[in-house]
Amino acid sequence: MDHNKKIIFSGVQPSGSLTIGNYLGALKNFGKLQADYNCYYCVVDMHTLTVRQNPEILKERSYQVLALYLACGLDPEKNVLFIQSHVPCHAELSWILGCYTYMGELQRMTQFKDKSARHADNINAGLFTYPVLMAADILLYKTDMVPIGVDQKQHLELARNIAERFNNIYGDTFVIPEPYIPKQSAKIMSLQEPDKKMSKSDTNVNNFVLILDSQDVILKKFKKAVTDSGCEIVYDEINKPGISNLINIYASVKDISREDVVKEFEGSRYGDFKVAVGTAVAEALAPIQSKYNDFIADKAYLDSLLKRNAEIAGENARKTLKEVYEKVGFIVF
Ligand code: ATP
Ligand code: LTN
Repeated sequence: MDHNKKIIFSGVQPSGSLTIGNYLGALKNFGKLQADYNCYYCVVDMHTLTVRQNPEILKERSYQVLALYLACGLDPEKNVLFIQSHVPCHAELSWILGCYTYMGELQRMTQFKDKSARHADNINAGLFTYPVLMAADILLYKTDMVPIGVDQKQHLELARNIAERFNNIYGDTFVIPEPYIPKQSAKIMSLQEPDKKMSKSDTNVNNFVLILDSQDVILKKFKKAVTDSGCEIVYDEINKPGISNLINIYASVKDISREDVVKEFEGSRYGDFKVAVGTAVAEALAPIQSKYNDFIADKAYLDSLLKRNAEIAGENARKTLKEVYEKVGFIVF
């Protein structure tokens, strides 16, 4: 690692097959940042237990997220790609930070409110303290910047508050992390219900496009996407949420501005625009899918990478944890 570079940490839950929301909101940006920062990209398996998981499927999905990190172009020599449960410091720091987090703060988290409404039969303590574990993930590595979709902004703000609170009591310990939220893909919306976030745990498969969906399926889902009244392709989140979402998707996939998209499709019909967006997404995902298939087939390689990286991450995490233990008054050898 180059010690002059700033540090990035981000995580993805292996809680389902990843969508283009995850790709455009997170993974695509991870790749752009790897040249200029020291990056830790984590598969946050511990977070997924806040919702019931099938153990065999969870294991496979953790490999899938790692294989997708690699397929999206993350260089395993330049980035620390690892699994959260392989570094016990995350759980250990989480306990400490939980003692510096107020119930009221956690009660205000919108993800907790949403998920407890959706899983009313299983409102467990882990779901409640989820943001504390996320704060531990970030603060352990003295992270400067966290690339996330806008849905995670509130959790990041809480991590900053916890870090500041700890620093105020014990002196400078944690770096206060900044969010990195892409403008056009901060929140990719559902294709059928464009007023809600595209989510991999949605029950309607037409609401999301998966990174691993076949070209045919991608095109079909975009053709079915809900559009708005009127016929002009203009950006207006309030009155044209469906078209605005498609503009954001096209702009992010092509790395152009919304204004350029609007110019390109001036006078086009909704139907033609939907086909163009679907085709652009399918074209962008094709090389990722083919690389993914190679990586996922080589578990021995993935395992060796995970073992090596758990050590690198663990070594750095332990330094921070030791500092914290000393500050709070534990006996440390
Ligand atoms: P779920 O949808 O099952 O609640 P999730 O996809 O929101 O899960 P993660 O897999 O942990 O949760 O998300 C990984 C990253 O992808 C996070 O940075 C998150 O902000 C981002 N992300 C998720 N969905 C979207 C979306 N629709 N638009 C933009 N970014 C997103
Ligand atoms: N909470 C995030 C996943 C996550 C994360 C992190 C993101 C866990 N730990 C640390 C950034 C940094 C989510 O649900 N998308």
